[in-house]
Amino acid sequence: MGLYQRAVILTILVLAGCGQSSTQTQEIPLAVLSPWHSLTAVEINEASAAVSSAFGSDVIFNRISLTEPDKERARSWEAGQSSPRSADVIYRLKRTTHRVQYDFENATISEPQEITSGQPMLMSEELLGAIEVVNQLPEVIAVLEQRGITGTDGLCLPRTVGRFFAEIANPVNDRLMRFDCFNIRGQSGLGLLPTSSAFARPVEGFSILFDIEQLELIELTDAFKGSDHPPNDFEVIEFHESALDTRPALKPMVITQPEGQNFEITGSQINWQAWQFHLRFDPRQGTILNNIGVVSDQGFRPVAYEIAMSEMFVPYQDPDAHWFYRAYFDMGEYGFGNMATELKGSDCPSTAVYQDVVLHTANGDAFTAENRICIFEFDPGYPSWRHHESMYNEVPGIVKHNSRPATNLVVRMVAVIGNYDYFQDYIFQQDGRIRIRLISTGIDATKGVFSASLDDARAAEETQTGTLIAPYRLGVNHDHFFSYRIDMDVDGVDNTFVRQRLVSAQQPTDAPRQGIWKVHQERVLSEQQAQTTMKVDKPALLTFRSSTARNEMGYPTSYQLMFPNTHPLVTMDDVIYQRAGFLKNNLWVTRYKRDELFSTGLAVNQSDVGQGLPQYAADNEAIEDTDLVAWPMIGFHHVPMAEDWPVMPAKVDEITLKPRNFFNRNPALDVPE
Ligand SMILES: [Cu+2]
Repeated sequence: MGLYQRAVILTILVLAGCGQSSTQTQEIPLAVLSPWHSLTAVEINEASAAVSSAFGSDVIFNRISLTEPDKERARSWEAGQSSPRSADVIYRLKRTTHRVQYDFENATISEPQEITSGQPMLMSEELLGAIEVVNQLPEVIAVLEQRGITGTDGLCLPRTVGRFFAEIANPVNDRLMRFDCFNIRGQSGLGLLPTSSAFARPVEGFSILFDIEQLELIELTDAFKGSDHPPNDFEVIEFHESALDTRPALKPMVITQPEGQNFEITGSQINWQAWQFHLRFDPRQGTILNNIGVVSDQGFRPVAYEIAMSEMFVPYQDPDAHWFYRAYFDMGEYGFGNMATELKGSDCPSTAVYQDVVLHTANGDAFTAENRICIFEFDPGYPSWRHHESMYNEVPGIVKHNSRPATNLVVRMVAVIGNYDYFQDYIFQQDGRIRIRLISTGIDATKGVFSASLDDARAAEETQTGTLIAPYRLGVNHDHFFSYRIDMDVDGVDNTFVRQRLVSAQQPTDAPRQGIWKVHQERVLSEQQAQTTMKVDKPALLTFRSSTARNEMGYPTSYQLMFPNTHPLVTMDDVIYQRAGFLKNNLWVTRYKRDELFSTGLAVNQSDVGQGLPQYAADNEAIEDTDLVAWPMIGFHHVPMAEDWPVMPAKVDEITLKPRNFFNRNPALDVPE
């Protein structure tokens, strides 16, 4: 019975982890693929077969992505033309990491490049294989039994470890993860099934350092061996609907589009209102937008060549021996695309159009993952613009009230990285704005403690690094930092970055006003000068302007990046923060390089310090009137609270790309009532 139950749980995990269906690999003629089209199943299978036949069948494919296309050629691509395509392949072989490019046109593989600065993304097969072995280790079962957990009630799950544990393992070659465990004893469904969340009852102070490639136990640490331990068995709040006393349902609110959607999808291209862009899906970055711009009387006006998340970093703030290493690079270590889950239920409105995506297994086999993207229009509930002309209230024959509805287009995916669920949204507006939205929800990570309330004797000491968000569980303080890569191409490839500082302007002493502010244009000449730390008392408009185009009033056409300022609160000398060098600035601007894509470097798992953005900017290139890439950082410090439990309310963070003198007037003026 025990073994059967464990098999059931592991099967559930496998299904949840993959959500895949095997794919019929339909041949898509090369000529219909844009340069930015996601790799097709045929392409993935061709690339992996070539790599396997060249280097051996024991290759583990960690990432098969579309190679970033040659930008100049891609920009001149026209529908119906074929375009050169190649696959960027990162694989593990004999405990080392390698990278090759596979060229589809010539069926050739580049010379392998060994990577030692870090390790590639974890594949779900690696994780699930290790979970199965660790959960059956007699040493692990013995500790869990000492904690009162028997049979299938324990579940140990892996976490990345950075470059820690170098004294007992080799972080360059060993593929390390540290496991900690949960009591998943079921309360619903006759006790046969686990609880709604695997993370509800932590088994505190017990860690297992494990090589997931060698399947080898390195170290087992039990802080409470032979002594009293924090409880791990108590009632949890189940949150599947049948376990809850739900409030009366609201009277229906129905969104319908009886005449269908207003967007058009052609291959990778999406057109909606004046907007035109390409959408692709990547195992590491999830949804990526390319060649984004507006179609106008003057033809296609580019705004940005590429928009994607580049990294997500979540460092926890507890020095405890079982917590200090917990700092996750969710995108580079786990992969946003690989961890995307099927969209259903309330994830997207009823009018949404869903897209399947193509991913690959560790063996390099392509598979279709269903409904990983949804695309929909929605009304935000406030108008695009409005004016009521009260001055003319008494004047007959004049339309005094003007307001226009707003409609937005959203492209959405959701990645689940263990306990957290992250929505990645791109939102297009009729007024020329693009919003990049990240929504965080899911389960807060908790530390098991002895205290049930602040009245308990140990509570003062136990709550130093977090908040008791439920009896016996401390929501540990942590940060969420999101790094985006936006290749700005405002009305052409060549752009200039300008900080428009809002400064107090000195007035003559006899002037009627002493306090006047004005806008000071600050020229930014180099990558180092462009590094921007935002300060509330020193506001600036961060703008990217075209080197050639002017609007009707003679201003260079521009787009402004708007986002709230967040800063790391601890020293950047901290070894974990040194792996996340992008945190040094709210905004970096670099000169475009085809292979500079990741703010924490190419290989992030167990990565060395200083990778990515600090390297890209080290040569301090000139950035005036050239091809520029913006790297904004957003995020928040998370001090957990009772309302975060048992599942967190959705929290929104956003970056806005706002047109600034890009148009000659409000571009939403012509939206009908
Ligand atoms: Cu959080």
